[in-house]
Amino acid sequence: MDTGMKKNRKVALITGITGQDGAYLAEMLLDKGYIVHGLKRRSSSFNTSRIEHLYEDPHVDNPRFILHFGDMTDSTNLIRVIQETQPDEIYNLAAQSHVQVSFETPEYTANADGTGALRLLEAIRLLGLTKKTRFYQASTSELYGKVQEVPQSETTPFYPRSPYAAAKLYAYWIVVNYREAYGMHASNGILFNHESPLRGETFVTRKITRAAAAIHLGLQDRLYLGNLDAKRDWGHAREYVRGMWLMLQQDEPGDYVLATGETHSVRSFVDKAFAKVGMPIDWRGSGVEEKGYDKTSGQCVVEIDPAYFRPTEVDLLIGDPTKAHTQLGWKHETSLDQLVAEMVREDLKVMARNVPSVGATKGFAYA
Ligand code: NDP
Ligand code: GDR
Repeated sequence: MDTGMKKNRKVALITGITGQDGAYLAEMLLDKGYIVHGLKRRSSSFNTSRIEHLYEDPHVDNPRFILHFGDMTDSTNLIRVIQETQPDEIYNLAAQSHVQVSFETPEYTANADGTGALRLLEAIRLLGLTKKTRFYQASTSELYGKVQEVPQSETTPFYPRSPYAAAKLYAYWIVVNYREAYGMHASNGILFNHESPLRGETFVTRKITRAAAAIHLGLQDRLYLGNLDAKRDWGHAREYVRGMWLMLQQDEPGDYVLATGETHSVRSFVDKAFAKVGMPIDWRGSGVEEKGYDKTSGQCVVEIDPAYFRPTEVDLLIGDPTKAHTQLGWKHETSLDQLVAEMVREDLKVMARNVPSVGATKGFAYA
């Protein structure tokens, strides 16, 4: 890592730096020569596994990767961190990002994901940084919710279907409002699902690739899932963080969809992942009775657990990334098959080292 002088280097502040996207974005910005500050929550256990490789001894001269304790629910903390770091760019990636969990923690989700974005924007304004600091908001395809039109683009109406999506809707519009009211360079990336070997273990793709690896290695018997018919537009996280950066390099702020333009069902993701470990799936039954069997051994490996159904579901997401293609020069590159192959390969390596927890083995892990 280049540890040259601070002078003339751009300074970025990333909230949610310990998450999937935060890790990829921090790595990319460091490669580009930025000084990267990250907001990290206090936790009773280590929560920095995704960014361990970026860690720098804080005692070296001119460190370029600096973590600050903080929380999106704490205004004074956010103001102080922004005042101290004087960032050229803020990437607001922090969120309670699990849609199903948001039904159980709706008020907290609104506070962290909705009001949290407002706190950052107000901090920029109060500190007189509206002309200096550019702002990226992690908006989401969940805003589209109940299908209004396909494919979904920047002009498709929103219809949120969860407390998470409703909180993100507030964040989206407060970003637009601060842009219009105060002339801030503030942009929304409306990102469709993006995955990677760093994806949280309770999101469906990683849950599936981990289970395929564990069942293949004899460490787990069965995978329990909810709605197999939901369709998502899945891309690779590493490519999507580049799109975030591109948005902040434009002369004018704006709102952009990042997506692959393809959609696949959860069932089809299961097929692809288990095929990668030599276990093609034979689906039998329907509804909650549907089960997936390994065609070769006849063993049942996938079952439905209604606990994973959501009170309101987003049935179909497929994005139209034309604006990002034409204005940002951004395009996804990794196919879904390549993405699944990479995730399964990495999970096989992880599983070969660690026996999964009892909860995961029995299917109790809340996901
Ligand atoms: P992750 O869940 O992997 O990461 C979320 C990050 O936010 C973690 O660093 C987490 O910290 C942090 N965080 C959560 N709550 C707080 C809080 N109250 N204060 C400070 N930090 C907090 O999400 P992703 O990396 O996948 O997603 C990044 C952002 O993009 C999120 O806002 C998400 O909603 C949004 N998004 C994601 C998409 C995707 O497909 N991945 C698609 C569209 C939008 P900790 O590690 O301590 O839990
Ligand atoms: P999503 O991702 O809700 O799209 O939000 P998730 O992977 O959780 O669900 C995708 C679809 O799979 C169905 N599903 C299951 N989901 C989970 N988690 N666990 C299961 O066992 C299961 N079985 C079926 C879900 O019902 C859903 O239809 C993600 C998050 O990263 C958000 O933060 C982000 O905004 C959106 O993507 C875009």
